[in-house]
Amino acid sequence: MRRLLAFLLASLLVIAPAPGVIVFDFVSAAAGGSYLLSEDFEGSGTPSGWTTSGTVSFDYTTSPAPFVGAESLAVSSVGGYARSDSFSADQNEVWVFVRVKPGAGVNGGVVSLLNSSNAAQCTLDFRSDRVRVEHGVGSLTSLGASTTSETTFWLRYVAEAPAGSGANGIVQLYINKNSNSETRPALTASISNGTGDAVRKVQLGMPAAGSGVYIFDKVRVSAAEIGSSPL
Ligand SMILES: [Ca+2]
Repeated sequence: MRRLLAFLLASLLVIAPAPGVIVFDFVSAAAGGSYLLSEDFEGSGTPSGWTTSGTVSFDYTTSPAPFVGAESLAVSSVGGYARSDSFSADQNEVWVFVRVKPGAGVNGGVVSLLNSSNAAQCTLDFRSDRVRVEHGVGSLTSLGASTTSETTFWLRYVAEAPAGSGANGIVQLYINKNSNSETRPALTASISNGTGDAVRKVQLGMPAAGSGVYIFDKVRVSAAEIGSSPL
């Protein structure tokens, strides 16, 4: 037993960082490996738990090629959307990972977190060369390039507390504009005075002003942090 304890102590000394050394913990997937939602839009037809409005295809295969696997989600009608009701309970904090290629003339919400009554509590709102994140209040971030490029987003959402009057809700947004890259960059934009409350659903769609095909793939929602290249 004494040898075992000595071995364990030695092991800890080997892996423990030296004093003053900052250790970056890159999270590669949701802690514990469980997601509230994990969807790659493979397989035929509408995945379980999803509802749609407008012209929506869960079996998109044409140009540009699907981001992940053989199929993506495509929304090609103004105001159209696909919405997942798969969260089993209201969530006060969620991380969202999604890969998006918006169509032309983007001006409005593309990714939204909704409450159980389908009211948006947080929206990623695409505008020309910028993206706006809204949590009752807004924060505009320049993308420095057309929003019609394929882009990967990480979004951390924390509801205000107490609900209805906290005005202290958080959004943290990470944007990777490099096509086909899932490396989470440094924080791109944040809000700390948001007024949104608990969320239950995620909605992916085309805003009221836009055209072309909006493509989505590899959607992950977790109560825990999502880092680079989530499973
Ligand atoms: Ca796919």
